[in-house]
Amino acid sequence: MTVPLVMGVLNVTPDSFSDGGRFVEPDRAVEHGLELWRQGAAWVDVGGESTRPGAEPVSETEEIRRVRPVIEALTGDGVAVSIDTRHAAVAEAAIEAGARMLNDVSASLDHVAAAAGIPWIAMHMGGDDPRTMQDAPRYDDVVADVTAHLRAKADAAASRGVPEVWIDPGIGFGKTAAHNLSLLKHLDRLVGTGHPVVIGTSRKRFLGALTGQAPPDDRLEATIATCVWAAAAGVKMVRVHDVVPAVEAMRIVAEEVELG
Ligand code: PMM
Repeated sequence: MTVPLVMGVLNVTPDSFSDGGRFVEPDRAVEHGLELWRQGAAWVDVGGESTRPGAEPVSETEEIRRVRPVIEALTGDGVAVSIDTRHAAVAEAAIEAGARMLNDVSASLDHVAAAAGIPWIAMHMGGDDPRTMQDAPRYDDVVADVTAHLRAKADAAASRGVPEVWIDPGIGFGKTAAHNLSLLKHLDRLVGTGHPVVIGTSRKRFLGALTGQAPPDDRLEATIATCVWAAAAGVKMVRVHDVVPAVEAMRIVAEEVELG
């Protein structure tokens, strides 16, 4: 199998659950983005709004103010940058600054990706507001619901002319730990849609539930375990904070799956 790609997370926010506050200064954010790139990330995913459960929204102006200088500097140094946003104005400003992939947690900005001619990630979010999405997540059948939703979004985007459409089950977005695990166990259903699949489990809360409530910085082993699990199921990209171990794990699993 081809080696799954690794997308490195760069949150230029004061309040993201794991790296919030560490890269608010543009210089520090750029330095960290370059480090992720040197470590082997295929994409550095820049975000200016925390979408953690309960997070307060920020204005588009503020989101653009946070991400634009960082994207300009990174792309100027040859880094492949994706923009993580759910707002069209932010996506457009980021693309103008050099971003070449749109990571869309609202799965509603395919028209922006189509107009720019760049790849688009459609992520599933249960509910449409990060402030309330974890209040009482409910599905008839989480795997069937998420698969049908993403298939419809991806097919529509492809027919609109988006050149490359990725789908992402949105681990932790309007989902209980049981929902997240069901999605991980049945990734073959998403892979079976024929669209490349990306997944983000990195340091997320449900891993805390699996590891005896380890805090976010102590969830590396669980993160890598779920990345390997996803890669073996056919996922083509993993979105992580810790690029070095993920790159190594993806190389190993790709070689071993080939042998098997
Ligand atoms: N998770 C977060 C933010 N953006 N994008 C995609 N495509 N998939 C995810 O799972 C995802 C995302 C939240 O985590 P963060 O605070 O570590 O960025």
